[in-house]
Amino acid sequence: MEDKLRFESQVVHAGVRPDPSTGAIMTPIFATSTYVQPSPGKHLGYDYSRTANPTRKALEEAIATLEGGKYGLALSSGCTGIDIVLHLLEVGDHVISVDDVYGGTSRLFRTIWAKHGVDTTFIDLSTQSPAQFVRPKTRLVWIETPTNPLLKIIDIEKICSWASKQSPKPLVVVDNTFATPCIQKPLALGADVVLHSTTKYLNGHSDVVGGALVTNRKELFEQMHHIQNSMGGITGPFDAWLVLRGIKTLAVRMNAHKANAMAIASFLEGHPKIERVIYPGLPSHPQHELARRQMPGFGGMVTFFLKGGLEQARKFLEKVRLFALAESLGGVESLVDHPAIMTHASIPAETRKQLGITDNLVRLSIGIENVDDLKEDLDRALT
Ligand code: P1T
Repeated sequence: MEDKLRFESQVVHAGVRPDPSTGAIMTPIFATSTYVQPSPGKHLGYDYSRTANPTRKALEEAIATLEGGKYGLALSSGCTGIDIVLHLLEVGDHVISVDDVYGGTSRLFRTIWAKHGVDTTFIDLSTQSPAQFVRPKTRLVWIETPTNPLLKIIDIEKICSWASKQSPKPLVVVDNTFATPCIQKPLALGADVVLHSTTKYLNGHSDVVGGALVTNRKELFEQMHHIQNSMGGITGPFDAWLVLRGIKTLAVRMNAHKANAMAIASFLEGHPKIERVIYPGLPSHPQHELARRQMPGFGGMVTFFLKGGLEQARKFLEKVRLFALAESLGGVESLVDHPAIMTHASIPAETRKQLGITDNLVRLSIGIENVDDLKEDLDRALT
């Protein structure tokens, strides 16, 4: 039934049903590691909470529904999801990834999986075609869109269509953390798997670390569940419950995030202390037209280059009051990040430089506060 509802209704109802034993409208927190069996192997669908837990299952159903997918997995973090996808590969396999990704994603590819024989080529998928870089063993195309932190927009449909013509077809995985299913639906555009750091917008309250994977392909779901069950990267019932609760307000929160972000991006674009603003909703963004098609609403992340260097950036970051200087994003409160020193520090300095993650680059996660308070805080810290 829920897959027929509109998004604003889905976020409230998906995955959640009255508890059959009490009628409780909210899914209970099933804080249990195991389940009693009347006879060996006979149970009510649950035997051990690493394999399945009812609170987690409600969350998995909710996220799958929002993404227009059939199967969901709720994980211990977004990085667990990336790791599970990489566990699908074999020694000698090759990955093509967008070059501008979260620092932790890049770190997994470069420092962990390279050691285990999976080689990754990082390219600018917003301007370069994977066709030039494909190898006989290319098994995975990794997309993050908008990218973190430079907010490049990747044409999901175009890349999925290219992938579908390859033999064998590489998996296309889209990290939908920045956009959320509120404004972007990668499975409908042809992606095989969607990844989330539920730490961010889906939970929305900066009090959980979690992740999720969604797919429509049963065999892929079964493989990923097998990997999760074998290695144990699960969301616990308390965190699952918090994310379920957070999701109920995702649609209203995203409306506030994106309206505030558009206003802040326009304000910064006209500011004399700013060199350049990157926001997919600005006509000056190089993929603005694609963003209008693929993710109407443009999201709550704004990135900008200050005039000057590290000194100017440091002064600004120490002066903000309402914006908190902290890693992460997607919570109701506004955060500011210095990618080169904070979220993307694990990327080698030379690579960061080539990407354009410079010392004067600042990333904002725009919260749902009053936009005039946010503007005043930025203006005061800039001047
Ligand atoms: O932190 P974790 O829940 O493991 O999620 C990792 C992750 C995956 N994908 C994207 C696009 C992300 O931004 C992140 C985490 N990012 C931050 C902590 C950050 O401040 O950018």
